[in-house]
Amino acid sequence: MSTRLAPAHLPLVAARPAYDRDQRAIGIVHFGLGAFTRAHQAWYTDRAMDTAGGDWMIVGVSMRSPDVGAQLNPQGGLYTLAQRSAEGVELRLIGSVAQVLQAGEDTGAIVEHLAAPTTHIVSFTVTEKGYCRGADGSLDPAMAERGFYPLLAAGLERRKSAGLGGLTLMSCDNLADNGHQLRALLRSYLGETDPALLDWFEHHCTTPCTMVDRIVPATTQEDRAALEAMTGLRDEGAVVTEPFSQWVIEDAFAGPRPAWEAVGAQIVSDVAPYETAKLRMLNGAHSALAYLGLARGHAHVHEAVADPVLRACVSRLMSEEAAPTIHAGPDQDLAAYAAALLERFANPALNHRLIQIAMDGSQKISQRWLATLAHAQGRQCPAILTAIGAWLAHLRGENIAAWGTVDDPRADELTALVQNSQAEEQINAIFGEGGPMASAWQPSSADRALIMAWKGHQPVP
Ligand code: CS2
Repeated sequence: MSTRLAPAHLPLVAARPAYDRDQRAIGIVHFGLGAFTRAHQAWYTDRAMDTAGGDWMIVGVSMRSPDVGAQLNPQGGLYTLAQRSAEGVELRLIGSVAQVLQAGEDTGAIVEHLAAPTTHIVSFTVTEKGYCRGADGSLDPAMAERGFYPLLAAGLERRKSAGLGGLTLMSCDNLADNGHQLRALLRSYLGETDPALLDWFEHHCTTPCTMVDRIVPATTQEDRAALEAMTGLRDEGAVVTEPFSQWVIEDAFAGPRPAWEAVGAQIVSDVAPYETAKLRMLNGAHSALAYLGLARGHAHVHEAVADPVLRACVSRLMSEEAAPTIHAGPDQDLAAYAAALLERFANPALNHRLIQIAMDGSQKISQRWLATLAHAQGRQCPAILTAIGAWLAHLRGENIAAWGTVDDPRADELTALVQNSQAEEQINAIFGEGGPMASAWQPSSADRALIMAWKGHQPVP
């Protein structure tokens, strides 16, 4: 019989928070408390409370799956963060999560927390599709009704009627200009549903842009078993990650915030150069490794990046295609960044599955690849065009046989477009005028030829 991790075990663990969790009020409501946030924002917040104090406990809201609540609530919100690399494993117990609530079930409690005077920040990692955008990037009102929007609006309405202060609404997803996008989407939602609240929102709430970075593969049963063998405790909420982490946040807060800068976060006036580099280089290379790697028979990122053909391809993608489109800030060295990314991808202890990254391609490739192509100014981008060829093959089901079906909110539409047609027609249907990906980039005839030339799982040099 294994023993489930519980708050009573806290004193027995060496690497743990020193603050008294029961004495800390909730300051943050977070939508989408998946593995990423547990290894990133909640980890920063835990150490910020340790270092500088403050009432910054987090209440998580799960939009869909009850799994996160089932993992964390029986453990009083506690979980282990395991940093893994070739050098070994480092564990820390994270105390900043108080509780996980479930959208659709705990509506009253969620609104209560959003409207509490102690709550100052509402943050989001709901993934790209969680923002409920249509093909042109604008809010899809029907989808939005099933997303976080109604809950958030109910919370804001309560604050407004109670005469409370506004909130910092902070997107921590891999969207270009995430804060501005969130603001535009909320404007559109509130403009339709409650114009008076829109006015209050405009005057009282901020939406800082953020760049978030840490590689966090989905936790597996093997990970949990390995951890249990080390600690003697069963931790269903454990997360596994790399040693590296970066968080750049625009200094645009509506009220108080945790001392995140005391534990490594960068609070800056302009996030754009960091965010663009991260999306086009790290995430761009990741998505390329995913589709090309699966096609070449690999399962994990570290295996794909050890394949000399793919390594050359993603090096080119980062250094010769993406980097020249980025206006680097004074402290950014893009050549060093690309080299460091190759090292991080090579981490043999993470087992980051390519199929996890391949998920939701329609939501990812605009900001990861198409933005580079749109800013290429005549430069050739064979690596990205090759990756697009691999994505089309993925949509045709060619490189996923062992993995099941295409996992994408637009899978039905996209897989229908690539069925029963020639490569050129597929490209036109998807990227041509009126196609689902047309708003970000339209291929020239040379681009089309390069995408079509991608055959036999051999990246075009
Ligand atoms: C990955 C990201 O799954 C994906 O699409 O590219 O989750 C990536 O690991 C993170 O953005 C790293 O910060």
